[in-house]
Amino acid sequence: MALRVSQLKPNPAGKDRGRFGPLSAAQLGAEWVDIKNVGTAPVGLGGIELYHLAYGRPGTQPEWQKVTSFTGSLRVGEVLRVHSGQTRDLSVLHREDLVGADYHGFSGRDAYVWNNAEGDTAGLWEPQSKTWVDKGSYDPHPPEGVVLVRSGSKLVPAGAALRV
Ligand SMILES: [Ca+2]
Repeated sequence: MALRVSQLKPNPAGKDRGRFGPLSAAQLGAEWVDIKNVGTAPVGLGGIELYHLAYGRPGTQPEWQKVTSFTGSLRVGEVLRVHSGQTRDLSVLHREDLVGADYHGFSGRDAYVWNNAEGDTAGLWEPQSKTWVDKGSYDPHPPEGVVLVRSGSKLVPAGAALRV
């Protein structure tokens, strides 16, 4: 299948502000992952699920945790961006978090999804065939405010991708 985890912003800038009050919808929504149709035909998203690695107690292995599932379809080259947070009007998001995607969805929970300290893997799972459609991983401590781009099986800062 031609779906690919193409970009991910795991550590939005200015997150610390949440410590002094409720997390704003814009702050949560500034953490996001892009799923792109990199193939040559439209791809249905129904039945596809998005997962990430959840870390429990120190020393234990991380476990796959479902983030959300999808409906609809992507035409060739189209991008669906999944923002962290409950489903809200897109007007609450920063403009920089809206550009570059054709469709926007939400994780459905008011909590950050993507790990900072441990790194993480975004996985697209197809339950029917019990296969991973795609997986992209990033290293611990991604830079604040940086959009990671795909380079092989990794998601890396754009400058690092150019050096590969
Ligand atoms: Ca994060």
